Amino acid sequence: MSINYSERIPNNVNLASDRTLQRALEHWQPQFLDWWQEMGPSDFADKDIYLRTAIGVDVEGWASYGEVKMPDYRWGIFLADFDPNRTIGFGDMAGQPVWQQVPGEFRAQFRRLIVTQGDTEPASVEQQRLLGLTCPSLYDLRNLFQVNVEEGRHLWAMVYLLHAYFGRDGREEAEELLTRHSGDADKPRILGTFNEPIGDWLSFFCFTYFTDRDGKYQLKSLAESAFDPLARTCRFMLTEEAHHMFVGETGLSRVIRRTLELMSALGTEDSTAIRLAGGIDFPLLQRYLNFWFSSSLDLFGSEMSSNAATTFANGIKGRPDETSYADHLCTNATLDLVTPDGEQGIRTETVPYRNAMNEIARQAYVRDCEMGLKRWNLIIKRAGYATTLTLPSTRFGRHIGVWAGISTDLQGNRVSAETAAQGQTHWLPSAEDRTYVKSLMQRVTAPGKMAGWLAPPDRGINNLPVAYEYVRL
Ligand code: BYC
Ligand code: FE
Ligand code: FE
Repeated sequence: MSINYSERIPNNVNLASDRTLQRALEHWQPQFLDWWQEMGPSDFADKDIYLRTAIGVDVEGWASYGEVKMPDYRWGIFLADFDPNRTIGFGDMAGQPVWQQVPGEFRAQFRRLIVTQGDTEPASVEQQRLLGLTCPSLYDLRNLFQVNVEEGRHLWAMVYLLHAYFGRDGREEAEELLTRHSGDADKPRILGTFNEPIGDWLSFFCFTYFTDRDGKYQLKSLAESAFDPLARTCRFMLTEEAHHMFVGETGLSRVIRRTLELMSALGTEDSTAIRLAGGIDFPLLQRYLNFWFSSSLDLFGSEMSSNAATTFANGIKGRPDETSYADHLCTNATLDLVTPDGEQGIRTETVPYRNAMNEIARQAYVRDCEMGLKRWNLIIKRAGYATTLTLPSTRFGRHIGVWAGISTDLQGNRVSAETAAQGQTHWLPSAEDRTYVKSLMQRVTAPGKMAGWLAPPDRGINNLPVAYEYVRL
């Protein structure tokens, strides 16, 4: 169904046919806009920005581009096309028709997942609120705002489900989504990573590479859901998500390319020399990768989870790319997990496969993360250097799951608390690293100009030149 833009809330769900729902959402809309003004991107509300807006849900030609002021962005409700023949793809009810309503017995579980998903979207906008003030180029500034408005739309996607399918509790949850805030001491966001500050653009690129990619994997899992409106919502969100990860991957590639240029010009790989020249040395970059990767791993939940087993059994949440597996029931299968044992040791535990669904999803995510590292290492190798960037062990730096609070080195070997404390300065960004990165964050706004710590992108947005004035300041 095409998107109706003549209504106050653009949508392809025939919102006008349900006046009660339409009124409820029109009541939430000004609260969303107040939140955007207060907690969204600071200082740029009156600027024209070259943004894409969804105009359809087909894979081809789903978006249009044009100059928009962010508060005028047409946030709306877009679901992928309805398939009348869709059946449940996994779990105990596999093969039965999917649900157009939430079954009463699964209401609480669905609500929890939709609220958790919805909470991350405005959280990320809050985390990125001040980044516009230190943009490395107009091209990057525009990408930041594109990501921000789309995360705002993802919030709309979840709020629609809460309003349309969860009655009064759903409306209350929708209001709560605007009252919890990232990093707030009293009412923080639900998941750990979404309370971490994103105070500089290197963190932003790591976040869009690693954390938006968790978004991809969680949305893929929810796109398999037996609750069809949730599945259709998430399928369309995935279309938008691709750009967020593109921003992360190309952002980090550009940092690497610039550092290689400096290494070659200076004739040294020495970190101090590179910092004196205003670049980001690879050991520092590696520490940022370690931090955001480990934090994002926690977002998959515990390796052994009865929640995960129940949501799989009941068709609520599948595996990412469920159709790529042969066995959709997983009643007899098991998975071997390495867990800590006693003070120093490890052991292998065999757990029922359904309880290990979070770990299955995490492993798929890790493989996806590794692809970017392969590409970056190739760039480094082609430039004639032996350095390689790596992902730390999934046991390292964890706060959730069986490895939470266990001291390991980057390879995942158990170490004493003392060794771990000494290791931190090499393993994770130090105060000095952060101060240095902050010092690089000087605003660059001449069209086509780039800050000195990253290379220009290969091409502009939507076939426009890199030097296009993507934000009219
Ligand atoms: N931090 O059985 P467990 C995105 C809680 S990103 C704090 O181990 P379960 C985006 C958990 O909530 C995608 N708490 O795990 C990216 C539970 O608490 P309750 C977001 C955590 O339930 C960038 C307890 O620990 N989407 O879209 O199987 C920009 C035991 O949980 C954490 C989703 O997350 C943590 N890291 O799975 C913008 C999808 N991890 O309920 C957007 C929806 C776990 O007992 N959420 N806990 O109080 C889910 O599917 C599940 O809630 C989780 C956890 C995968 C997060
Ligand atoms: Fe999102
Ligand atoms: Fe995203």
